[in-house]
Amino acid sequence: MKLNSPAQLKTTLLAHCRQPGKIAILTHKNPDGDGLAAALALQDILLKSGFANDIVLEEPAANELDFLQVKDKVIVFQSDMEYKILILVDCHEPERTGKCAVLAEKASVLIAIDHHEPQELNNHWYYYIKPDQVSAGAIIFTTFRSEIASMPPVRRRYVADCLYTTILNDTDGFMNSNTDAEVFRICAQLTEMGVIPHLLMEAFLLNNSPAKLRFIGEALSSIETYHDDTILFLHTTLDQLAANGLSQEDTSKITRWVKGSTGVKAFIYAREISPDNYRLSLRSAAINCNAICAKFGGGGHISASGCSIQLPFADMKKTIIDEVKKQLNG
Ligand SMILES: [Mn+2]
Repeated sequence: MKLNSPAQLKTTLLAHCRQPGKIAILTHKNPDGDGLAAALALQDILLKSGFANDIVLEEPAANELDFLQVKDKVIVFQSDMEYKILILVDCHEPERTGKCAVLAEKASVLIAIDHHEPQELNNHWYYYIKPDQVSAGAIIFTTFRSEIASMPPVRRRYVADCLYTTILNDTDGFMNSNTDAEVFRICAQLTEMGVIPHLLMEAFLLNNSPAKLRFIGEALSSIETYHDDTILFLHTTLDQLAANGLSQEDTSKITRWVKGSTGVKAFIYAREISPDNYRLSLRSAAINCNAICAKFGGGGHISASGCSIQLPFADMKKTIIDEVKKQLNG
């Protein structure tokens, strides 16, 4: 069943929370700064209304949100867990939650709060899906604005920090095309609730260790261009990660460092994930990245997609660059 307004979402959510039964908040696997920070905010909003709840992740939380004390606030999935009410944030298909998907088989109510284009929906569950919203956190904000405003200052500041982080994540620090006047209106209200923007910018987007900066430098040093400098290709290796004491998690935002490069129409970042096996990130406003990545079993959005290619480096590079050239010419 589709929920159509913030008021309807709030009424439905709170009515079900009032029923006896345990409540869990879930987000997609490999949670990002939207899904997980939105879950942290929703957790406090429900607690304030008197509803105990757990945030359940399939794996322990990464370090990225340590400044929001994430590790004290989430629990890791176990197969004997059972919840009556599931709330999904930043995704609307239980399959996307990884191992936590089995919780949906045991739950009696599922409410999904998301801003991704709806896929197949299940008649038994509730959906509030707003693709025009900048982040799942922005939906939580517009839905529970009055509850947040009436929190004691310390807790209100924490929830505002979480929600502002969801926007930093999904706009990539206000650099993405989804940054509009409404984003700044929400951020202005969150700032009035206690957010100190430069501190969150530093804690979330600028918190690179020297080793990470060195790795980013190595990635940038690998830049090659093709097709009259309209295709930019960069790559990193497992050895580089190991030498800098980093993990795959540290490769996640590399493409932001090449964004906007003059004259470039398509960006390709290839990271080695095992010998002769590469994970590619494709970014372009000029071609359909999703269509290209789908040819290799991947996908995503039109302007940003990913796929894996299992070939020796030189072959992988030729394969993807040829495909991108073809699209740019077409
Ligand atoms: Mn999101």
